[in-house]
Amino acid sequence: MNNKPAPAISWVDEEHQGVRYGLQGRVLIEEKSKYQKITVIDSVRYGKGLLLDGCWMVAEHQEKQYHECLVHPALSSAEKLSKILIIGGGDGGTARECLRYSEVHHIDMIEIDKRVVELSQQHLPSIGGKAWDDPRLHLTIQDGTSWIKNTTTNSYDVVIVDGADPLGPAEGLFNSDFFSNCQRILKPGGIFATQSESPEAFRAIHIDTVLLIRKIFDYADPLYGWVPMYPSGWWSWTFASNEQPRYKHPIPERIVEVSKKCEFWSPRWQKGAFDAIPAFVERRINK
Ligand code: SPD
Repeated sequence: MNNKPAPAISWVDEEHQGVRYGLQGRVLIEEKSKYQKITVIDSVRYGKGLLLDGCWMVAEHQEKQYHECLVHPALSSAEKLSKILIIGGGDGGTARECLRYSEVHHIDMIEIDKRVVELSQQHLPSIGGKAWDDPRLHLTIQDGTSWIKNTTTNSYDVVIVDGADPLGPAEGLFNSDFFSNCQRILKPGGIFATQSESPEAFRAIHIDTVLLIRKIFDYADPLYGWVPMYPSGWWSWTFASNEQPRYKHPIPERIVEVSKKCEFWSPRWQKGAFDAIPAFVERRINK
C-alpha cells in the first residue's frame, strides 16, 4: 500500500510581463528533461495540465478550443488529405483531431522531447486518446527544424506546427528558414497551419509571425479564439496556402461527420474567427 500523502493544493502560475495566469491544483511531476522543465498538475477546475518551462501547454478540460482551431481550418479545406505532418504536438491532441478524417492515411509527428510524449501518455491519456495506437500515426523523436531540412519537396498535404512559445526549444519554429521549408514540402493544394501566439500578450511576436508567413506563401491569415489559461486568454492560429486562400473554404462533404463532434469549430465559427482580426493587426499586416 502506498502511504505517500497526496501533494498539497497550491497555485501554479505562468508569469508573463507582470501578470499571472494560474490554476489551482496539485503538482504531480516536476522534472528537467534534456530540453526543458516539465510540470504536470492535477488542477481543481480543468483536470490534468502540462507546463513547459513554466508556460501552459494544455489541460484536459481546456484543450479542444486549441486543437480544434489549429487542425480543422486546415484539414477541412486542403485539396487532399493523404499525408499530414505535425511538428511538435507531443501531447497527442493535434494528432487525435487529424485522425478523425478517414482520408488521412499517414501522419508523421516530429516531437523534440521524448519526455513530453511519455508524460502525456502516462498522465494525460485523454488528450491523445486512441491516436497513440492508431497505425496511421508515425512518431519520430527529433528536432523538427533539422528534420524538415532533409525532407523531400512536395510531400505533405497539410503541415501543422504545434509548438511551444518561441522562448526555449521552440524558438526555431518561428523564423523564415523554417517557414520556407514548410512551404517547400507542401504539395500543391496543401495548407500550412501554426499556432501564432496571443495578439495581446505576445503582440510583436504575433504580428511578426503573420508577416513572415505572408512573405513566404501567396496567402496567409490569422484566426482568433480563446484558450483561457494561456496569457491573456486571447489566442491565434495562422493558416497559409498558395494560389488561393483555400483555408477559408471548408469542403462541405468532408466535414459532415467531423463537425458533428466538434465542441468549438464549425465553418460558421471559423468565418467569424477569421473576421475577428483586431484593427491594429489588420493595419500592420496589410501595410
Ligand atoms: N503558450 C502556449 C503555446 C501553445 C503551445 N502549444 C500547445 C500544445 C498543445 N498541443
